Amino acid sequence: MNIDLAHDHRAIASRVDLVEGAGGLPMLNVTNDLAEARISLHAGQVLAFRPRDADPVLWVSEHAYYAEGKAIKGGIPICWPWFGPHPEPGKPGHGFVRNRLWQLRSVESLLSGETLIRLGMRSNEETLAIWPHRFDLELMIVVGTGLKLCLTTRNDNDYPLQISQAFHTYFQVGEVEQVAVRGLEGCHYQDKVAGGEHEQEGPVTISGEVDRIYQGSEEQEIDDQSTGRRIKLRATGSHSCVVWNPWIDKAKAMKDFGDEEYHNMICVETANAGADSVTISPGQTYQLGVNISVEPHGA
Ligand code: TA6
Repeated sequence: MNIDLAHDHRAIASRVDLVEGAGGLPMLNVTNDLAEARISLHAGQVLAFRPRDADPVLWVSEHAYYAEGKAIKGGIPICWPWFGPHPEPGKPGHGFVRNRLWQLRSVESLLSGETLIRLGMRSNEETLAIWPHRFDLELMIVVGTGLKLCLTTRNDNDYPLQISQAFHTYFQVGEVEQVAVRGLEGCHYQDKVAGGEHEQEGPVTISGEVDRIYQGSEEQEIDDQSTGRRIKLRATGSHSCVVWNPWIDKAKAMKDFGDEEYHNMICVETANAGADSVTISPGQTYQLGVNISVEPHGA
């Protein structure tokens, strides 16, 4: 399918191609005057984003699985309706929407020159067998000079629904040891590696395995001193932020992650996780959003 959407006298054009991607999975290649992106319908996952004349912003493992029923390691996996492991054995980690097919609901070329893609998933027999609640989930992705995501959960039950969730975003960095994540100073965090609760002093730096859920932060900046690039995240509907790098041993233990790949990635995840869960009233919606923007080298 080719959708050419040049409908404005200023000749703003988006091109969105539905292609057979890695593993035969359906993917959208999005190109406009401002940027390009690749979005997998399997998992509803943005796999690549690159503003025009800039370097790729997202990281994907060279060893990622591309197969139905599996999660893709990289890009922006959607963790929903729970973040992390489920307390009941046998339930998938980080929920069940990051390893199944989403529907393409619409594609629109905006006057701003951005491209808006809407993906969705609704509860069905399969999802009800894993999580016995009715829902409609919609992911809006806006591809422009920055990348905007908004995940809307609608509670289709006649009782309140509690969820946790995250945009589990993997960012590409030159060398993770030369990265400082700002915006988390003074925030409390749960340390999933060393255990315990702590308060962040100064920017977050990586010189070993890091897996932390921070509370009380809505804006972060990834300052990559190895490339001079700064990536900014501005969240809405999120009061927690997860920072993750597996470092050496955990990288070696994961089959879908190369032994040395930990050098070039960092996850800074826009979340409702840990103490920050969300309760949605019957018939109501909740929106989790993030705007990702890039300040080029030396700006
Ligand atoms: O967000 C951090 C985390 O929860 C880590 O604990 C780590 O295991 C990671 O996600 C990746 O999880 P995955 O199930 O995709 O291997």
